[in-house]
Parts: sequence; C-alpha cells; structure tokens
Amino acid sequence: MRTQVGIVGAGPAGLVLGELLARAGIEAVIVERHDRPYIEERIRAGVIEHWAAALLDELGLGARLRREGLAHHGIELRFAGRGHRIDFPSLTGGKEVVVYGQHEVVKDVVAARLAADRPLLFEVSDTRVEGIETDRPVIRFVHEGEEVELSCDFITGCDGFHGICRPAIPAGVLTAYDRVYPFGWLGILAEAPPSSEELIYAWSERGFALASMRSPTITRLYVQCPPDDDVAAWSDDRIWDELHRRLAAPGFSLTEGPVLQKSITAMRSFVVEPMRHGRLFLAGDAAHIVPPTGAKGMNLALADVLVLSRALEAFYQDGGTAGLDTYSDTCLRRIWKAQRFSWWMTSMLHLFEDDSAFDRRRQLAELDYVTSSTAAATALAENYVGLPFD
Ligand code: RFL
Ligand code: PHB
Repeated sequence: MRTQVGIVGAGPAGLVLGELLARAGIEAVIVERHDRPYIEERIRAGVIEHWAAALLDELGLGARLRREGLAHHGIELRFAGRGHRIDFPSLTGGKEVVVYGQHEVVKDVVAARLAADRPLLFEVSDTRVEGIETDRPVIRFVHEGEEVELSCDFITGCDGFHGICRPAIPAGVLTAYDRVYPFGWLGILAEAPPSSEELIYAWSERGFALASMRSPTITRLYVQCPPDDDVAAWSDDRIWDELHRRLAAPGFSLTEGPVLQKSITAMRSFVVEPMRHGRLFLAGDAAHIVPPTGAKGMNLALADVLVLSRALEAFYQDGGTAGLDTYSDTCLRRIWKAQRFSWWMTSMLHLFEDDSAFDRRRQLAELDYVTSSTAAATALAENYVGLPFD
C-alpha cells in the first residue's frame, strides 16, 4: 500500500488532519487500533475554542456542532461561597466557546471520512513505524489478519500519549518536560439537567470541583481526588455529597440524576521537543499533555494539525520545506502558552498536599484579583477562548 501521508491514530488530531489534507488534495491513510464504537463513545474533552469551531465549520464538519453544541459566553469562578462570572465576548472582542463532546466531533469526522470513501482502518494491531530518517518511511501493521506495509512520504504520529510514534524516535533526540500533579479528577456523566447555564470552576476547602455539561439533559461533573484513587471507592452517594459541599453557594441547587459513567484521570503537564524527527511529525497528545483545568488538550491537538496541514500543503505545491522545518517551533510557542495557562488554572483552583495556610490565602487573593480586575479577567478570557494564530 502506498499513500502520501500515513496517519497513526484516529483521535481528534488524526481525523481532522485527514480532512485538512483531503481539502488540499493530499492523500492520507489513517490507521486506528480500536474499533469505531470505542472511539465514538470515549468520553473526554468538552470545550471547543472559538477558532476551532470555526475551523470545523470551514471543513463542512460543523453542522451538528452548531445545532447541538452549546455556545458559552462565560464561565463562573466560585470560591468562598460566591460565584463570579468571567464574560468572554466583552473581554475578547466577541468570542465564545462551544460545549460539545470530543466524541461527537470524532463521530462527525468519521462519518464524513467514510462517506467520502477516504481510507480509515480500524482495529489495526502491532503498528510500527520504520525508515523515518529516509524519504520513504513505512508504517507496518496487522489488519484483518494480514500484515500490511504502508509506504508514505510522511508519517504523522497522532496516536496520543501512549502511542508508538514518540517512542520510535531514537534515544537522545527528544527532550521531555514533565510535571505530575498530586491529584486526579474523578469525572461522572449524569442524566440530569445542568444546574447552571455555564461551567462552574469551584475552589473549596475540600478541593476543586467542576460542573460542566454535554446537553440540556446530561451533566458532566468532576471532583479533585487522590491521583491513584480507585473508582470503586466512590459510591454515587459519596460523589454527590462531595459535589454538594464543594459547589455550595447561596441560592444554588445541584441537580442529581442517575450516574451513567465514572472514571478517574491523572493530571500531568508534559511536552517533548522537537515535535519532528526526519519524516515523522508528532501532533496532539503524542507530543504534549495538559491538565484538563484549562480545557486545552483537544484544542491544542487541532492547532498542531492545522499548522502541519499548511506545511504539507506548501510542500506538495512547490517542494518548499520551510513550513515543515518550522513546524515544531511554531506549534511549541502556542503549546507552551497553553501549558502555562493550564498550570496556572490548576494551581489556582486545586488543593495541593503541601499547601500551607499562606498558599490557600494566596489562591483566594488570586481568584479575587482575577474576578475584580478587568486586566486579569481579560488574560483568563483570551486564553480560555483560544489565543489567536499569528
Ligand atoms: P487521542 O484522542 O488520544 O487519540 C489518539 C488515537 O490514537 C490511537 N492509537 C493508535 N492507533 C494505531 N496504532 C497504535 N499503536 C495506536 N496507539 C494509539 C488511539 O486509540 C486513539 O484513538 O489523541 P489526540 O487526537 O491528540 O487528541 C487529544 C485529546 O484527546 C485530549 O487532549 C483531550 O481529550 C484532553 N481533554 C480536554 N481537551 C480539551 O481541549 N478540552 C477539554 O475540555 C478537555 N477535557 C480532556 C478533558 C481529557 C480528559 N481525559 C480523560 C484525559 C477531560 C478529561 C477528563
Ligand atoms: C468537560 O466538560 O469535560 C470539561 C470542561 C472544562 C474543562 C475540562 C473538562 O476544563
């Protein structure tokens, strides 16, 4: 088998890259280790930045997002028993975000790709990449019992944090920057209407909580928990009790409902540099992870592949490699700003194990500042809706 761009992984990065390349007339084959229902039902991110929603519109993938997604014009920061709203449009020149599940984006792109008969192979196993330092790299994998050799001009590693592409880069090439946080998030999906029209990020004496949503009838809620906690330790009653305590504010009532799904996510910040070796390009979680507090992970994955698609388009137009050569540096500028923002939101809102009374008061002062200074609120808002591309 032969293609121009071989894409490992059908998450948001790989799938949207496939559409961007198709629009530019560049052939790609996507290989994915899981089956279609698995990737279409995996509950993950939920907030889409302003420019990313516009990109999906531009690719003809935004119809259901605009119909079923919820446009959000602000978030609430809740601390010391009171809510404070950060208004996005007035602070960012009219921008907003869209609350729409990552798995819904995945469904929309998979449907479009299959309808257009563009290659997307599910349930591949034993994926390996070879010859990345040559101009004819190869992806080998097993599909439907057969060993396949896919010869490519370029390979893109869109295979997430636990994928095989990053480890295929020879030792000594990459530098990793890593921070592991001393907590995780227990997340639930519940069949209950959201208790608030906007997301609530809550600081409390007992630790962080977040009230989000997926639709007018489904809420998505998170509580900070120990990083290695067992989901079995969290009965529904215990989860609701923690949520009530951490989100408590006068006049607020948390709507409960049957818990449909429960899981714990560890939190880390991670970046590798550079994001390219030879003809292998890393994009999305394969190259970087952010803690979910800033809602940046999926958006960064989309930003990487937009930069990469422009570089590949230029290469196929006139053989120019300037875009490919600057891919890593261009992406890393945005990634490090998103790292800073995600770390900052995380540090401001969570209870750390070694927090002193001084640290807790400093967090409250920071929250007070962010919600009372237009300059500070603007900094939060412009990062949250997504920094502009330069
Ligand atoms: P993905 O989505 O992990 O996709 C990688 C794909 O590669 C496949 N794969 C392989 N395929 C073939 N061969 C192999 N050897 C393979 N190894 C792996 C995998 O099966 C998978 O399908 O990476 P991608 O595309 O880079 O996308 C990144 C995002 O998924 C991630 O950053 C976000 O989910 C992070 N995130 C959030 N991001 C946001 O922008 N906004 C949010 O509100 C937000 N909330 C979250 C989040 C992540 C969370 N969890 C569970 C980690 C909330 C949570 C709780
Ligand atoms: C979500 O709805 O899953 C969500 C929202 C905001 C975040 C993280 C996750 O910061």
